[in-house]
Amino acid sequence: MATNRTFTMIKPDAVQDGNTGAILADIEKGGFRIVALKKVLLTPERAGQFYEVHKERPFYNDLVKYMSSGPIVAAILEKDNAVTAFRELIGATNPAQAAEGTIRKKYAKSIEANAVHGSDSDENAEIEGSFFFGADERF
Ligand code: RTP
Ligand code: MG
Repeated sequence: MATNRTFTMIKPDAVQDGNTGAILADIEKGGFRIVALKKVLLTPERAGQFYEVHKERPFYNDLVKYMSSGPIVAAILEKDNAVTAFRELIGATNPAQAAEGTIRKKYAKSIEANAVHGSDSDENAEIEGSFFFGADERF
């Protein structure tokens, strides 16, 4: 059964562009409740750990460099069927293919600098949320 939580990061390009507030507003307007929230600079080592699942992919090194190039905003979000609902709200990985009105269509620059992350399964949502937040940071 699908759980009601997912994990997101607002990526360095979107934070740098001053789109943090607008993206958080879109997320709340989309019916998600913010359970946990923080702004943090990932070291290359920590970004590498987060994306360990993509280690063999050709874009891994660039992705780690990009995700440690500036602060990100991490959050745990709550809504019914959160993982699927959030991936619908953000749109396709490549903004050129993202549907009109989605967060990536509005704010992403490229397939890499694509404004936001969204967990791809309930299991990964829990692992990724725990990577950033302890029990005393979730409300
Ligand atoms: P995310 O994990 O960030 O929510 O994105 P996703 O599931 O839509 O995409 P995924 O395949 O998990 O890829 C993770 C992130 O790697 C970057 N990427 N670059 N240069 C490329 O071809 C390429 N492909 C993916 C993107 O930042 C993508 O979100
Ligand atoms: Mg993914």
